[in-house]
Amino acid sequence: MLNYSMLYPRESVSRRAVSLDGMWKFCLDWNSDGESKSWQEGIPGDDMIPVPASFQDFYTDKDIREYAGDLWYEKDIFVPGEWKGKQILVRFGAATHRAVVYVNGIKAAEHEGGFLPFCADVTDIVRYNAYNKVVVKVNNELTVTNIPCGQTVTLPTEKKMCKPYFDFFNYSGLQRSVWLTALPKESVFDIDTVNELCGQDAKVSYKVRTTGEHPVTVELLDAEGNRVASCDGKEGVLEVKDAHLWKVRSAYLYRMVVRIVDEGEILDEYAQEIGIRTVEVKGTSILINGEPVYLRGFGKHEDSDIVGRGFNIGVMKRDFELMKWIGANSFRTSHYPYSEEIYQMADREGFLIIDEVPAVGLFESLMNFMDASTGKQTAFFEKETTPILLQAHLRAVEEMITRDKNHPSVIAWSLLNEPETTSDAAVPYFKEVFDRARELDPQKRPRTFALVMNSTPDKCKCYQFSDIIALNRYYGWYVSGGYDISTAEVLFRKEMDAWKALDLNKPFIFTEYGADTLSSEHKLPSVMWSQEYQAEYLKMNNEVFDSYDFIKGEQIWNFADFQTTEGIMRVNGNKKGVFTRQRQPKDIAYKLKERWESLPLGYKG
Ligand code: GCB
Repeated sequence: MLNYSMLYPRESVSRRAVSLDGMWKFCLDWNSDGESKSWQEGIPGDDMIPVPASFQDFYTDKDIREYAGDLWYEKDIFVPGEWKGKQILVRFGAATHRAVVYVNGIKAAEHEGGFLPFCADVTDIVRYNAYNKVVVKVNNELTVTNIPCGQTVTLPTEKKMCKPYFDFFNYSGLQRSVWLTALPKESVFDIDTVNELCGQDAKVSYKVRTTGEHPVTVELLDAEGNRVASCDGKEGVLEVKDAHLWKVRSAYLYRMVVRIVDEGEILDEYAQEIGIRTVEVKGTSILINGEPVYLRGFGKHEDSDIVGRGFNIGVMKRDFELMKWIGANSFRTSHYPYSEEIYQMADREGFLIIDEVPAVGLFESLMNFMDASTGKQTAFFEKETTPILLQAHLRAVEEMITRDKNHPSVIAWSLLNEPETTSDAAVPYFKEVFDRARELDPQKRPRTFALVMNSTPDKCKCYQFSDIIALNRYYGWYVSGGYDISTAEVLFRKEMDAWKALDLNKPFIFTEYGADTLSSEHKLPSVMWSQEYQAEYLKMNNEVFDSYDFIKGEQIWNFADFQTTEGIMRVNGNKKGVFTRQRQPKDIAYKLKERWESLPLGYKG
């Protein structure tokens, strides 16, 4: 059980939230001895850096961009005197990949895992009506005992270097917003909601956890602010007459107001938006509100120029506008849970999210996308350290589901990306992760994981855990690319026929397919890397998708070009974007728009 609340910071009659975003003092710890020099009391130098942002792309020195180790941040924060008697928290949207927080030199929190929020309870540490020094030691090294997996090596220069087992740059730092919050001593800690449709009406069952014993009341307000239902108690059912459903690309949000009351006095009030919708997998269909949907959209990244993986509100807006323009209805948060603001936007815009935990790189390879295509057998879950990894993974699943469970946009959990699945040791590992997700999710959403190329129907030992089978397939790119694309199609159909023969009676979706394409390259006739080839690749893949009625979605890799580690397989990053990194369309964008706008929502339903 988590010992801090995952609720998004919001103000109310009883709550205060002050943004700590802005410039923070910053320094790198080249000798890993910051603590012995008492940096927890204040860091040296006068460099400042923006938060939220990845630190890497601001500087001109390659040693800094590639730095692996501890990064120190510092900010003086003012705590108002009126807050005395409240619970004071410093809340980090994320610190990649782990952090220790000190306030006034005293250790206040420690957190492992770089893509989910945590709080430091500083109630007993802060001085009121005064400035307090917050120092955060963030560490960005990769290991096989935490997700995402990779190695950290020492070079002959004695500098450390991260070697990810995954295909995105190891951006790190304080990449999401930081808040200073004040909560009443007795506060709302967690909320569960479950929707049920009954003809025109709906029932929203809820469960509220608080930090005390006073009674709870719950109200549901419609989009105009009218009260449409209410209920007393920590558990209850809100009966909504003529419910306005949250639908795909046609969202409707209610406001759920939870109060802790003491004889008419409000001790705490927390309001959050919810959407009334159901999600279910039935046979080979994915049903939203009982109606079949065909997913069209993207695997994405949080990635942009200068700020790297730092949450960028402008980029978020642009991305949603592009997704609407192109006719997408969904995306996967590959390969980690995204900033909370992105889910809030998806809730408002009616996009469907497959929410992915940062379990990527569970396949021992520095180029898994290549090695997997060769059918190479690997073992990953047989290491001495696997039990430690599993604990970190389970913890991330708990944090993700607790954080995201009330978003109507979240329709499925992706519990791993491209893990090794061909050895027996993978099976008990998967079982624990999938069981935990089921247990934690009050809405019992479908669970899935993205299958790498070598997880074929004859070799994969883990697909049975998935409620939706999600394939990452690169026929025509890593396998038989270019003029050989006809071979790719034959192999692709052969694999799909083998899946069909298993008669799993489950929906299949493609969570990845794509071809690297330089926005500068045109060639007639096509060659690989040209925009013309990206179009041929798309056409072949679409024809295969359209030939199997159990295929219920396509999420192309990737929404936009993104930064990776440098290497011979990558041209200053992965170029499979439908849009450039600057969010301008490649030619293929127009073809996708044409296709996606012509596909009915319930295609093959
Ligand atoms: C994959 C990975 C993704 C890579 C992609 C690629 O299978 O899941 O992280 O970026 O392939 O482009 O190779």
